[in-house]
Amino acid sequence: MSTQNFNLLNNIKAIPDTTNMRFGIVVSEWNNNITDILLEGAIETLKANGVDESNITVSYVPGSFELIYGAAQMIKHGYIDAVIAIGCVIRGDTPHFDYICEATSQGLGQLNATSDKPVIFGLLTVNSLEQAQERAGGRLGNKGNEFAITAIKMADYAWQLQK
Ligand code: DLZ
Repeated sequence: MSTQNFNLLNNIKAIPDTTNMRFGIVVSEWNNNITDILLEGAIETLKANGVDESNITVSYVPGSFELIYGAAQMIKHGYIDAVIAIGCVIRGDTPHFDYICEATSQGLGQLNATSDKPVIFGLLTVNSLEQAQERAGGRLGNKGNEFAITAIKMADYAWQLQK
């Protein structure tokens, strides 16, 4: 299924009330020319939807593989309702790409299933820098915006179940 022109922002029903919602964002420093733009998009969208800047905590890890640990620690020690893990893995000449993508997606997925805080998969896995740029403020928008909307919806999902 091609998702090239799919944009979550055109497919969501309603944005929940974000009053008092707190978000953690863990960002990979690898490919920071891309991850910084995704981060900006995520913060901009959180704020545009009513999230107070003081309720957004950002921390950095060296590479996407470390997003697993970073997100786990954010959940453990941060006072947050959802965590967004932002990274960008670009295919190179060796199988490293496959190992990092596999390990990171498995790790974040496991964390999502076992923690009581939602983890948003903000990992771009692309074949080229050009594909990453298209998704970081380029032709296909800024995926950071979608990560933020997903985080809001999942934080609300968790809140609704606790009522
Ligand atoms: C080593 C590595 C490579 C080759 N490529 C990327 C990449 O495209 N994106 C990314 O976020 N991280 C990369 N890394 C670093 C790994 O994620 C990790 O930081 C190291 O393997 C150390 O654990």
